[in-house]
Amino acid sequence: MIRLIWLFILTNSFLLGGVLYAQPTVRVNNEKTTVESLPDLLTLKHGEPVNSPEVWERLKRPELLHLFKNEVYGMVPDGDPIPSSIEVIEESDAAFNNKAHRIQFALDFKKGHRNLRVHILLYLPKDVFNPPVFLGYNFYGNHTVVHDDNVLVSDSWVRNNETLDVYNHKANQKSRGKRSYRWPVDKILQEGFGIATVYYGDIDPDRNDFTDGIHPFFYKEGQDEPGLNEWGSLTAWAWGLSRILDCLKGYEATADSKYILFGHSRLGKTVLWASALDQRFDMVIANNSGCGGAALFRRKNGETIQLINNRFPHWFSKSFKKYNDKEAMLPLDQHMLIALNAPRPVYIASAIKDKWADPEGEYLSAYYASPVYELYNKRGLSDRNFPDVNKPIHQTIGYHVRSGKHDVTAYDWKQFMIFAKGHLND
Ligand code: GTR
Repeated sequence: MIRLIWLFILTNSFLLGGVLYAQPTVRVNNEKTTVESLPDLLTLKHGEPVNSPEVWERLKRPELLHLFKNEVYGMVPDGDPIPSSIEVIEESDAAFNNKAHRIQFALDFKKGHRNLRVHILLYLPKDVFNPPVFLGYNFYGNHTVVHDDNVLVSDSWVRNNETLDVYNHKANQKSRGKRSYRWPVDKILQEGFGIATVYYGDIDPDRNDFTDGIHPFFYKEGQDEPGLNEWGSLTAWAWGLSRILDCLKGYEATADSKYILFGHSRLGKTVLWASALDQRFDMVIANNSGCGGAALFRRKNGETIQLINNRFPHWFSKSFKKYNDKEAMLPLDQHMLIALNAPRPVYIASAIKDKWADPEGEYLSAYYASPVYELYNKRGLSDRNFPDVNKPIHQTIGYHVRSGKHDVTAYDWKQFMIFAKGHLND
């Protein structure tokens, strides 16, 4: 039985994209038995065992994808591909003091009178051909990620943010480089990686409005919002990552690169789902992804299904709302999302003060995904006990909980690069 052990209000507040939010009420459910009742990964819906990679891939994987599409994130509507074109609109081989190439692409989607432009910013180290590439969305525009005056300022709707001087939902020159502390691009290039980033709002502005972004391109006549089990914003962002990958794979200098998806917070949720859907991504790193990302729903620690659906009604499909405060009814949990990445390397990163994301729930989810990795003779996480702070584990499933709060830090990137180098050729 699920029992709420205590209820408290955290007195601190948290920074979301530089905006100070009052920390919502955090419910803590300390009942360990709830995670022991997780739906079983290695049993098919009619009860047969999943005992080989072949059975996993042919039967269990599709079964789970179907559930996640129908019950949680929503599916991309069927239909003809949206016509798109890709163009290099700016490039230089003098970026980062002549050490890197910078390429900016415009990816345009067109349908009838609709046009959606997505800007891709790519940096490549000069001395490596087809290097492994980190690919991740940013929260406020490509120009916020680096101190580089040549990066184009996004024209899409952005969330207001006083720290970044974003008012009236328009990015501007003042926010150049203001998020560079989260993106050690110079270091990433020095270590021999490329890095590609896109402002996530180019694909779908992060607001409860389905008349903008990519969704309307898929509407049937008369439709003005997604249907019950159709996509919310998380699936739209995930879909966008695959289209960005199409572009990068079509570009000579990155055609044979390996791709490491990276995302923080809501974008950590996005990348786990994106790489579950698209197995061309070679590795995925989800930082502080929390509820709807790595964390187990059934623990109900920190953010819950009801809380997330109420605050962000556009993220998931409408059908997910029926699980508000009914976690036990879910036919799945997030260990299954992590397992959908098997046998590719996956890294889950938590921060000990990020209680809202339930660090231990993120760890246990990765731990309970491990049996699928073992089917492939890969090592997941073998110890059910939550590890010590700042003691990373780098098996084919990697995990760390670092000191500090919800953020992306130099420590995180150091671990991500060590993990990527150690596991890209697994
Ligand atoms: C919070 C939200 C989390 C997380 C975070 C973020 O407000 O409750 O699920 O996604 O935002 O994306 O920064």
